[in-house]
Amino acid sequence: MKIGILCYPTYGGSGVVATELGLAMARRGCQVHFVNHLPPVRLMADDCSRVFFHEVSVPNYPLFPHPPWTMALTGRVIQVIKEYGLDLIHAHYAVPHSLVAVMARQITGRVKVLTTLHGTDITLVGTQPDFLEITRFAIENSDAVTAVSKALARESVERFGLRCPVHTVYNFVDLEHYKRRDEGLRSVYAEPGELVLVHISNFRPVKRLVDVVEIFARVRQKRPAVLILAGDGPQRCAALARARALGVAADVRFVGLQQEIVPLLSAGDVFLLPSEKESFGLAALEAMACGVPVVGSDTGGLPEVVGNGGGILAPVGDTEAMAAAVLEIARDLPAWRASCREQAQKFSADIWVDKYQDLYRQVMES
Ligand code: GMT
Repeated sequence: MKIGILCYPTYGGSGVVATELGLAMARRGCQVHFVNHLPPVRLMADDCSRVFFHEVSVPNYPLFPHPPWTMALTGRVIQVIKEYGLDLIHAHYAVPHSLVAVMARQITGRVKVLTTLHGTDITLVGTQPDFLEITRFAIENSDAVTAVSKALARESVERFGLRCPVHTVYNFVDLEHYKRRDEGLRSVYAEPGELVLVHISNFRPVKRLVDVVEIFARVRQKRPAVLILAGDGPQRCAALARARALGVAADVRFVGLQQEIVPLLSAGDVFLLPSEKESFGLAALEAMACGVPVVGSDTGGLPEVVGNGGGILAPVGDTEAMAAAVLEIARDLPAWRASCREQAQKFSADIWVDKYQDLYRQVMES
């Protein structure tokens, strides 16, 4: 099978899942074509004869108020479909990838379209009044649609009034790569006996980074601890200001964007994810796989991911309950480490790549 993949290539779970899935399908014998302005961050193919990257450049012209990205991407996808005879386009994140794929199918008169909904494409972007109709059109005109959790599948159907089925295919983790390595970077960040809390995200408002700091400050009142914040984004200054106001800034380590997070997670005791919304929470799954239990919000798909063994969830914004949950977990870390790794095994790449492969076959036969 020849598969085209559309995804956001920079940091973010949807691009990571799209890339890992593409690479897994290439290892299973498919030809895989990524079409984008940049290669996805995790695109490290071990067999380049089956993995291709096609660069999109966006023409500009004085009349255009903005470079026409969607048109440029569609045009390049059409070229790749024709040149390589693609069978299927897998569009990760509906806006605008699903529309691009549907237009390319319409123009070429070939290829099937599978759209995977990831979260904010539904909950924040696609449902904006100006985008709602066009996003619904693209989703409903896909040959199959998946969502990364049951909660997101339900919410997508409700919010758009979708008449097509939305299948749940969970995100996944490579359990061979994501596993705890002895101590990791622990001694770099913490003194012996300190509890190490970790948060990794794009620091956007939806992640509630200030809550992360508040949970940490509450924990610090009870026992020595440090907080590692990996990533970057618009809430960094607000979080730093809150840490200073609460007198805990000296124990907060901003470590910036990290390409390889396993050593960092291996240094951690508890992962914090108190998001406003989280359709899945790939970072939480990666933490669990590394034996780091999660304390976060009882929202979206996080309860499906965390289950009973992966950590403890509390209502959005309840930093007191979340701090209490951290302290509860800290009382029996070895048991939590084992149970969260066990919970992560439900999201093993082998299981969920198989599901996607079955779906690809069904779509091709439809
Ligand atoms: O908009 C974002 O938060 C980024 C987006 C992405 O492209 O990675 O994240 C969403 O998709 C991830 C991968 O499926 C999920 O793990 C995240 O939970 C989801 N983000 C939200 O729902 C806020």
